[in-house]
Amino acid sequence: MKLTGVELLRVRMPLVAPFRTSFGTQAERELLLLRAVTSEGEGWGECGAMVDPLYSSEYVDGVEHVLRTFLVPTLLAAGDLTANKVAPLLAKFKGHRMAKAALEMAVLDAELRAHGVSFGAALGSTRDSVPCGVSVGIMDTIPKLVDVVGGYLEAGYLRIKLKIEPGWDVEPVRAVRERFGDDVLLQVDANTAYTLSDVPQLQRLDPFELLLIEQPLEEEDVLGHAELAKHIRTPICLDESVVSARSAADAIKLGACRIVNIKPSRVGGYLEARRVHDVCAAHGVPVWCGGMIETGLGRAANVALASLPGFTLPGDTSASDRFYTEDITEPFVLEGGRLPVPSGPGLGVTPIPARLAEVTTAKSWLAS
Ligand code: OSB
Ligand code: MG
Repeated sequence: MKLTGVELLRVRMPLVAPFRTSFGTQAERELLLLRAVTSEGEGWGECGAMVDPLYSSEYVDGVEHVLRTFLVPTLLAAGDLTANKVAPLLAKFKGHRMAKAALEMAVLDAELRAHGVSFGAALGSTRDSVPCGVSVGIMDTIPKLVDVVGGYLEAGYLRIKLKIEPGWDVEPVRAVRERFGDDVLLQVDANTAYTLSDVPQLQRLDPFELLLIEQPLEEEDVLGHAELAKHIRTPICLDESVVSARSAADAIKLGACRIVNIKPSRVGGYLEARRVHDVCAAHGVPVWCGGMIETGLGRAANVALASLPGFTLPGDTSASDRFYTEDITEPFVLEGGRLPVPSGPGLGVTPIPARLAEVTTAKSWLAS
């Protein structure tokens, strides 16, 4: 297969409601899509990066720049290309995992479509649907939160994740437990908002039998998480800190986490995400699939990944209508708290042209 060109599409979609996390509030999702054109047909990629570098160091304009200047030209010059060659070809460029992930995803989609193989089949799927959780933002009031959580439980979500930060942690968890009971699968995500001086406050979450606490401390503080683990009962799950299969292995060995959130964009792509899964499985560490407010394209690939056997916890693989009134693909719709794993070639979904045109704010074509 030869890569002949890549189209970069800048897309902007309103969210159904503002989404607040410990690092900021978002009312719309602005992201980058890639259309890889190859000698065997085309493929789609989606980049997880946000407009501002608040979740991680990458951001949309930076991703666009590194793709245009370094990553895409390298693949255009590579001659015979397969998805497996993408990461090795791009390895000399340090970091920029989200940019690399989006490009690899587009090449992988093109390759799999050409071979008539689905993402799920290629990655090692063992199920045709996956159980779904939902990530619930920080709200202005506890009654509002309880209302929103009630709506998601009614919709069938099998696990609730509450975003937390200092000042919004024990009380929201208590309120959800009191209203919906101890059987609800409940977890929290701090997006690095705490420090080791917050141990006493984090210990106050222990009685609520949470599935896990996600990324309480800063990204680089792996040893801090190992220390924190000695003082709290809630299992620690890492998100931001796990950027590769190697860093997952290190974190597990150091005792920094008992569970891992796998986001393909954060670790440089779906092929590395599978290696993170494999490393965790070899250590008996459960994993689940995280989300970056994906459109139907990224969602399709995430659902495929989440159908691998080590994904034993429900992921942030919510339905399209969790974030978007109208998706750019056929929407993913919850059925009994689950989403079906697409079975068609590649991602198994494609953007609806008229819909894509409505949300596209800029396009550029890169070719050799
Ligand atoms: O930390 O998991 C996170 C969204 C944006 C950035 C980081 C995170 C999130 C979410 C939402 O929690 C996940 C989703 O449903 O897409
Ligand atoms: Mg997280």
